[in-house]
Amino acid sequence: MSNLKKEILVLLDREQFISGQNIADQLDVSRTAVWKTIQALKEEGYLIESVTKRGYHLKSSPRYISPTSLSVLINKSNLFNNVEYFTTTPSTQKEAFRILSETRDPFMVVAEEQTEGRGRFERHWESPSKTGIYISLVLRPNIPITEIIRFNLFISLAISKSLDEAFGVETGIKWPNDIYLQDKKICGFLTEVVSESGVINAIICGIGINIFKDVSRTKIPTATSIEDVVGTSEKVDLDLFMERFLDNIEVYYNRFLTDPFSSIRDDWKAKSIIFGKDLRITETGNMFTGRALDINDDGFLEVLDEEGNIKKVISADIEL
Ligand code: BTX
Repeated sequence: MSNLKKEILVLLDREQFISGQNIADQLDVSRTAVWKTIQALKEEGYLIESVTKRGYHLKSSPRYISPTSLSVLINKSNLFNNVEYFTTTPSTQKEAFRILSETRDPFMVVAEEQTEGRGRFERHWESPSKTGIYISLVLRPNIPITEIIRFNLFISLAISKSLDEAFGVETGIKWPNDIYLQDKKICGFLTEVVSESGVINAIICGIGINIFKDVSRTKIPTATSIEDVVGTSEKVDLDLFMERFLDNIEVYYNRFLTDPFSSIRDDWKAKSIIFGKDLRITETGNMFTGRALDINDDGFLEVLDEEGNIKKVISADIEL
């Protein structure tokens, strides 16, 4: 990634113009270098207006995630030091596991397309090119593996809030691993762990979010995308989403490390879509119906079954 691209992108403003000379002076490069880099940014999909005697300003970002903006955001992040970006890959989870042995630092893997995207229990995750976000977050908390259930609760809130803030929608959390929008799945995530003697060595959290319409997803009746709900792709700003996402992940990950679930329980329950409904719950092959009562401090779902027994559910498939 060219550093000059990143530096110029930071200087370009949506409201105000900045002259080529001013950019050149601030970055200590020639005006030709500025001009060439602006052309390269335009080729990446940035709409940059240039007006004689006023200079440049940024009109809009590319339709899809731009690797340049992503690396500007990573530079600002206190959580992640590095991002590996792929135009296509079998699965970002697979890449994350491969890179794991090369570094102790937290990092992210992002892909434009996955050819073998994975859901939970080896199910398939439809990941068409440049129409969804496919990310794996690798984090390295030094905590017992039993805490991983709480991690999912904090992360689900971070993802749900980021979608709401960036796209002006109102998503809901379907415990344990889905984010819903207007009764359909907009996002799924799965959390995998490498541990030693009961202590977490790495969390590899894979997140798939449907952004633009795609024909391959129409065969999944339970799936939706931001474009399906908002009705247009024009106002979909993925740079804004990634900024909100990285901020919220940092905030909620840090809270996960220090705070109990009870500190976010009210927020989480307000976003949950499973309470007050009859649920079909499948846990380790057994199906039963019941009503969700609460989530306890350990992150277990408490369900009242048809015989009047209260059951604790750790991880399950839930149908509403
Ligand atoms: P899940 O097992 O809860 O969801 C998979 C199920 O959801 C499928 O069986 C299918 O019915 C449905 N489905 C498949 N694709 C989609 C889609 N695009 N939108 C809505 N519904 C769908 C949830 O698993 C966890 C998914 C994580 C995906 C991320 S993407 C980045 C990372 N890399 C990777 O390989 N997986 C994760």
